[in-house]
Amino acid sequence: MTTHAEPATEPPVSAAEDNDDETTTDPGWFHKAVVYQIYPRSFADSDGDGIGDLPGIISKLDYLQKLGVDVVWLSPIYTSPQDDNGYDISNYRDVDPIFGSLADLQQLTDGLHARGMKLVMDLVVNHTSDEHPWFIESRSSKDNPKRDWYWWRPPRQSPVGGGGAEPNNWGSAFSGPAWEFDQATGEYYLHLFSRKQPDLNWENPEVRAAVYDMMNWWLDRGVDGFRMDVINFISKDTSLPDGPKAEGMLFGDGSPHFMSGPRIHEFLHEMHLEVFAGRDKPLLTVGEMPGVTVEDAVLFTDPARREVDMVFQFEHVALDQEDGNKWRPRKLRLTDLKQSLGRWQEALAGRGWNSLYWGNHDQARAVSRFGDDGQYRELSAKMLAGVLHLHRGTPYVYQGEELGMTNMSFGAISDYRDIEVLNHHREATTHLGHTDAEVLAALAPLNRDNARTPVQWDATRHGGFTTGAPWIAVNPNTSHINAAEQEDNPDSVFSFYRQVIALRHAEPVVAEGDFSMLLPDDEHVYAFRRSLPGSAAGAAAGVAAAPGVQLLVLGNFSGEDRTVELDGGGWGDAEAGADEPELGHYPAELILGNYPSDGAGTHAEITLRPWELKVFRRQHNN
Ligand code: TEU
Repeated sequence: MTTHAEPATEPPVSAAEDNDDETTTDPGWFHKAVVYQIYPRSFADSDGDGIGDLPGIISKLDYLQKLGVDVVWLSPIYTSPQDDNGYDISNYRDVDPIFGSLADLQQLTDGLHARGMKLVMDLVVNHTSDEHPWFIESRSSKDNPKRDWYWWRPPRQSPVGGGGAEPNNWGSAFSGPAWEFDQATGEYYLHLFSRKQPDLNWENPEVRAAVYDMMNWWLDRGVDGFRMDVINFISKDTSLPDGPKAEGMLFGDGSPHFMSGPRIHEFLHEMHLEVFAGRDKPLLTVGEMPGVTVEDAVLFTDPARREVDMVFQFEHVALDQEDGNKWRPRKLRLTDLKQSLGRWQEALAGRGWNSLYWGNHDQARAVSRFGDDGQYRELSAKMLAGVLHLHRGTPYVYQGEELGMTNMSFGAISDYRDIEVLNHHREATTHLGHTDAEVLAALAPLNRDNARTPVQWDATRHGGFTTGAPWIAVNPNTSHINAAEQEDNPDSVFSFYRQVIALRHAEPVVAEGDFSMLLPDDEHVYAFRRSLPGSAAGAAAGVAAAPGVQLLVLGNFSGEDRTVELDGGGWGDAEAGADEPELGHYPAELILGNYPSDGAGTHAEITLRPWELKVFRRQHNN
């Protein structure tokens, strides 16, 4: 799926027109929060069926509290045929028995709240399962009252030159066409993902009302917000036109016609008014938005517009692929990464809010993708944590990232479980002329199962994940990469994540300071500065005045020593109009690093060891 999109239009509803009173709590509470994503199927199995479950998560609540995270995002646990591991929901108001029960979920919610943590559920409402009663009714006849709850179209005359009679040329994200023919009514239905995930028709106000009613039902049960799955796909060009078809591709790219479509801001604002406005507790909403532009993200996350708090954007996780094609991986250039993340920092500063992530259940493991999962695994995992978490935004830790878990080596296609992988392998070997070996090699770096191997709790065969046969193999390196070896080890990746999370809680400059990218052209060192003026530092501390605070963050993204030149030691004194910058004028202290301190302070020239992170802090008088 190509990740480009035209900027969506302005909403018809201006924030000024709606006068709902916002929640009484601090609307920016999530600036200081860190979110932990759990993919329940792979987190912890309590009953030995080889699949993670809610009681398994409940058994790890103290672990999460020790880590210091504030919010847990749960990937879907609803009733589902599991065609896409739960992102195909057949009952939004119940828990699938493989994960447990509503009572288990209530116990988990209460357990999180008792520890001062919040629960965010995954909201998958661009599509349902084809086994959802809504779709079963919709497909039963052309005049069923729910027919228009989904996208149904009659066959079109086969275009000149062959091809099917699908209503347009769009391809599915999981290979094949985005349309499935339904014999019973002689029409096609749209599915941007698997044929068992029919797209809901959000143009229908009955669909929207039913979704909002379900969301309110969850909030009334104590849930604290939602991660909204491909939520920018819910508004589509209703004419469903063909998309551009690249040379060699079997299908067209429909994304210009379904990413951030013409009514997306209207729908999200309506959702805010119908579900979130007036709630008297802090809530978190994050919209997963493939293809979202930074210009659109400013509109989506501007608090005054009351749409979502933040978005998951995909630019930085498309830089290591040719033309955004994850099966054509290429070496990441650090300058591209800095340019992308720096642009998002600058564009949303003071107007919207960023999410910050290296990985999730759809992306390869961070240390394998952005770091070094060999000789420098621990050092690079820590460096990645420090660089990401000290940006301006809300950081997301994907399960196992805090342990430095790595990608998995899958030997054969039979070792994979992900529908995206299995469908691509079949299409590539049967329709595109590739060999099994070629496809396996292309799949290895960025496939989603890399992140879906079970969390490694200890060094036993199945990593303490299950006493049964795991649904997907546990990475054999659980022998030395596991929670048991790290929880109480002060030098572990886990302990380092605790430190960097604690820094966000303790230092207002992390949550609120402005961001300046440094060394934009350096291919090996990621450097930036965070600054919080005294007035803001005082406000954050609740005192009349406080010294200003700055952080200088330096990360070496390479396995060699790197020496860099920083004007004024990187503190920006010259830009601030100070006299000839005296580097020692405001002494800086090293507050975080992944090596034993070498005692060096900030100077015009700084040398970083392989994968070294250095975070300096200094106070100043303005
Ligand atoms: O993912 C949306 C999405 O765009 C993914 O297809 C992603 O681009 C791809 O997996 C990267 O290769 C969401 C969920 O996170 C994903 O797990 C679901 O499969 C998908 O939506 C359909 O619900």
